[in-house]
Amino acid sequence: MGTKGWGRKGLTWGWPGLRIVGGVIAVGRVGGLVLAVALSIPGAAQVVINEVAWGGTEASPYGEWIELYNASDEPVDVSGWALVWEGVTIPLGEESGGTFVLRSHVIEPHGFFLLERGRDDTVVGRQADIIYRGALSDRGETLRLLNPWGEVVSTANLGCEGGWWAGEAGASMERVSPAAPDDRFSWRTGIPGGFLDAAGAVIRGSPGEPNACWLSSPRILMSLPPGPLTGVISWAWQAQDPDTPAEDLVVSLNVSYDQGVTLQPVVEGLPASGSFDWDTSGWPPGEVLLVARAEDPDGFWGVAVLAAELGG
Ligand SMILES: [Ca+2]
Ligand SMILES: [Ca+2]
Repeated sequence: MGTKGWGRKGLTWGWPGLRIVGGVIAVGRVGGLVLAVALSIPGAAQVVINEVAWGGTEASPYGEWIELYNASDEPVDVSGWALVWEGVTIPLGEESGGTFVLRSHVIEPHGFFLLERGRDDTVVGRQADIIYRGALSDRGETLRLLNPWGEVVSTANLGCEGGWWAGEAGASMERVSPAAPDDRFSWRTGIPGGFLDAAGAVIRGSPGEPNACWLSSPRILMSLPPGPLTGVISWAWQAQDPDTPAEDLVVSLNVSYDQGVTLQPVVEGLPASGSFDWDTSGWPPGEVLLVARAEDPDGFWGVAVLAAELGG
């Protein structure tokens, strides 16, 4: 797997049989175990919407910018592609419609592509690949990246009702991994990085660079017995982190009956790896999400998510 552009040691897992399924949560069965991982390997997805500064910069709420990332080992010519949301279409390969300055239409392997709204000094020190017209509402938008055949290649904020999965005024919304699905677990609010805005304030985000959350968030795998879960079951997990020792990670195991909106802890304060004998008999039966969550001392976190049926 290529890691160029990510600049940190690769994350590889010793668990066999792990499949990456279209960049979403990967599930495989190995020796009767079900494995799930939400943070997986770059290269699974191709070009993704990787960061959205919908809240602008400190300098201006209009100072919005958007970052694409090519997770593949090949250059991608985005001529004929478009980035769209309600009322806005930004052609990526031509100066028309929402695009009024086009400097590049090829994204290098493991390279970034930066779209700045209105002017090039939205992000100082990083030239925009495209300067575009079009506002992202603070009340939320669904962004779609379309290839020349109109197929949706990537989305951002799909399914978020009434706002955005992450980000705020002056801070971006960063995807935690190029391979992460577009859901409530996959986005983090940007932190101060190496670029300045038009007024000289530090941008909270990483325009044209690897996302801070990708460089610093724990990765976690988990395993559970297959089939409906009844009685006492063994819930195993394994977490690691690109820049934090494993002994400093804290893991919790959680159940959600509402698709992840709220998590009910089964057990908290666990070490980076281990297994827990969970007595499911005290939990209401039904379709649930099981969520293993690892957090580091800096507040970076990652999850593994698996849909399951509690048998009661
Ligand atoms: Ca970034
Ligand atoms: Ca970390």
